[in-house]
Amino acid sequence: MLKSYNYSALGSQELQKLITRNADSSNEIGTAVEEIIAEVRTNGDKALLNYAQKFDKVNLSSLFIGFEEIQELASQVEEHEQKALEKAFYNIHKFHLEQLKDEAKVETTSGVTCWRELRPIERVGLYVPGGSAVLPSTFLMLGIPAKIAGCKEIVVCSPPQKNGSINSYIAYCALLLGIKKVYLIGGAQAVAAMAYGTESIPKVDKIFGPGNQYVTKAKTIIQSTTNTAIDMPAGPSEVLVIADSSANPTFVAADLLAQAEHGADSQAVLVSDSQQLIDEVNKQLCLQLDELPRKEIAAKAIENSYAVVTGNLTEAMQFSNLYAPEHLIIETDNYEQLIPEIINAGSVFLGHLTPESAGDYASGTNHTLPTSGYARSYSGVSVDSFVKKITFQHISKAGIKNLGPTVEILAELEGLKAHANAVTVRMKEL
Ligand code: HSO
Ligand code: ZN
Repeated sequence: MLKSYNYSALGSQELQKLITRNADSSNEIGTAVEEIIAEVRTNGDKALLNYAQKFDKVNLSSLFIGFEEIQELASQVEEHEQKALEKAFYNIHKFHLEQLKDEAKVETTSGVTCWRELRPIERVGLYVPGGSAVLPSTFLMLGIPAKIAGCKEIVVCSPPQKNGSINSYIAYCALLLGIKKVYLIGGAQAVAAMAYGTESIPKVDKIFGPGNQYVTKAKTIIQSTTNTAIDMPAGPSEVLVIADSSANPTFVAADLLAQAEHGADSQAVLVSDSQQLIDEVNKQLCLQLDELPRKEIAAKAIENSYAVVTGNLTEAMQFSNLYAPEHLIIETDNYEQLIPEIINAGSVFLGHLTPESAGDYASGTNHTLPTSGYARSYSGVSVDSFVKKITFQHISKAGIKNLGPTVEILAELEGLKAHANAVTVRMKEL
């Protein structure tokens, strides 16, 4: 059963509490991660091999698997699974390819031309989680935009499985992506290795990918202490469903549980103007939860979740914007009317037949999205995340004549004579 709140009865403090995610303030994680980073930085590969033994319980003979082993593992994937991964690859590729667009050159003043050109980030690091669930889909979501952007070096780290290798689905994705090496490193040590580089692992310019609290902590630390960037701060996954009396409670409950099974700390929020719908969804939650293999995890997440009853859908949208969900599903007949009211959300799923699972795997959109309210200011991963946009300009004779005096005046008013001179010396030559 979801805890239930009445939107109109919520005071501003209660509201604030509801929209705040379970922030992990535990310094224990921070201290442990700092130690791991320092260890990897000083001892490189040796530290990584030790951590594989300590955390993954494997004795690795090599820190990576190469192309031959990838091919062999990939061949173990069953044909219908291969087809499904290929279909996902195709759709994600098709959607992301559209993001690689050149912008027009702009003549801001006659003779003054400005434009932007894309250049790939040269070396990127992808972290593919492999803890309680191995997520080959995340490999596609990061690898495809990296390939489309044209990144020269794509370093992939994934924790070793008990047998000291990677799972065959990850191998199949590597084949689809044309990636010939996968490093067997997990957790904070993988982030440290990619940020500093070791004997075997190349240092990268930007690190991408979700992970547990250790991975996330490591990403935030290296972001502020090295010149390696990160995609975004990542917290536990979350969904907010807006549903009215036109919604199918079976579908709504299934969507909430799809989120809940990710982790005990995941959150699934239902916002509705219909108390009857909330009641029916609660009944469905009990029925469906019982059937899930990961029901213990999902049940814990549901305990950490809630429903909000609003007077109408506009209020529901207001609450959603305050919460700024990673995923927003709108299960109403009239979803189109709500689109202009959406301000904060990572990715939006419209109508009764659009489950979040579709976007998690195969519809084409990216599933690496801002959590914990970061949807207020961050976008999800896309081709943009793998490129820089460099500005260019060229000024002709006419251009310097037209623009020069403006620059001279502005430089003088800032008291920067040398700036003014850089224009004046040129104007004199004309
Ligand atoms: N919902 C997750 C992505 C995912 N789901 C991967 C299944 N596999 C975060 O958007
Ligand atoms: Zn998911």
